[in-house]
Amino acid sequence: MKHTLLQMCPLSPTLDRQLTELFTVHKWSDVTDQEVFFKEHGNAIVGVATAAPTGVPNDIINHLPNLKVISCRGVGMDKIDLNLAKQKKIQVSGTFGALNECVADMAFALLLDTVREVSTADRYVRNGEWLKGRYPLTTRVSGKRLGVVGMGEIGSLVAKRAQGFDMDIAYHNRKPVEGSPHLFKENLEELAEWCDFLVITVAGNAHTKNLISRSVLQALGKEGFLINVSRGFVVDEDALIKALSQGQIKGAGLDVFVEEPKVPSSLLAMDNVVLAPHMASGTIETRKDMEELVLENLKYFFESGQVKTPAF
Ligand code: 8YV
Repeated sequence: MKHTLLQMCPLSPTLDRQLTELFTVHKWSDVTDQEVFFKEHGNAIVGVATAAPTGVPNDIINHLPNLKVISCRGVGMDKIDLNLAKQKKIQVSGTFGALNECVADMAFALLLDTVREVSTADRYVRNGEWLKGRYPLTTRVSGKRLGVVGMGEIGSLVAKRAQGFDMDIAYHNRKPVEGSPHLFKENLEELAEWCDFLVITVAGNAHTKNLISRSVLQALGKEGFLINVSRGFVVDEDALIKALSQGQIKGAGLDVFVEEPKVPSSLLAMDNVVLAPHMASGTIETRKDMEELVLENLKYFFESGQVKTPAF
């Protein structure tokens, strides 16, 4: 007998097909009348497949009395209420370990692009500006100071990349990371003031909402750059827009936004920002690994009662 799943969002053609081969799958996008849907299928659904940007609203969890497992593509758990899941004894898995390298690569790509102005210079060449004069000088990357906010697995990989660029590295965390060779700064403003490039890799949750506040941006200063591959809401976006437009910081490289895919029009108009469409884990190889793990977690759960890579 096939177990019944609710799929919250499209994943990939391959994974969508594999899921329908192994399970009876209801797609949330096909649901027209929620009340009727829950009445007809609510009791049968034992698993949910989703992705980090979609998660599962509490209202849906509360309508699935036999839900036992949520398998999420991604590591950000900000759209899944883990406390509610714990309370209801629902296991939750993320694709931990599968995307760290690519997210760290993307942080570094944004850093290099923002500081050396690659995207801006590309527009300059395409617009025929080069024919009228030379491109202004940019800022050196190598040998500078990198501040990492959230020295977890991704933060450590960003630091590893920065070592190849001879950077001095410091970080801010709730507590020092045991065995880390990097300088711990208990005070986030102090880290921002110390560094040239502040890279945000911390998990997005209620504790980190607006962590990068106006005062942190002020401390980063007019020669400083901000890179965010975490969640948009970790940065006070209004304060960031102000800081960028008033020259309080020099530039920003952003993969995430508060109301993505909507990006504030003021950011779209700025030349000192590099904007990416939340694509840090979006490589063919990594997405394949992530999707295999989404499936693996579901299969393993229904065989053993445990997910492979649990969120708690
Ligand atoms: C994307 C991410 O969510 O893992 C996360 O938390 O933000 C990313 O990997 C990706 O689209 C996975 O669905």
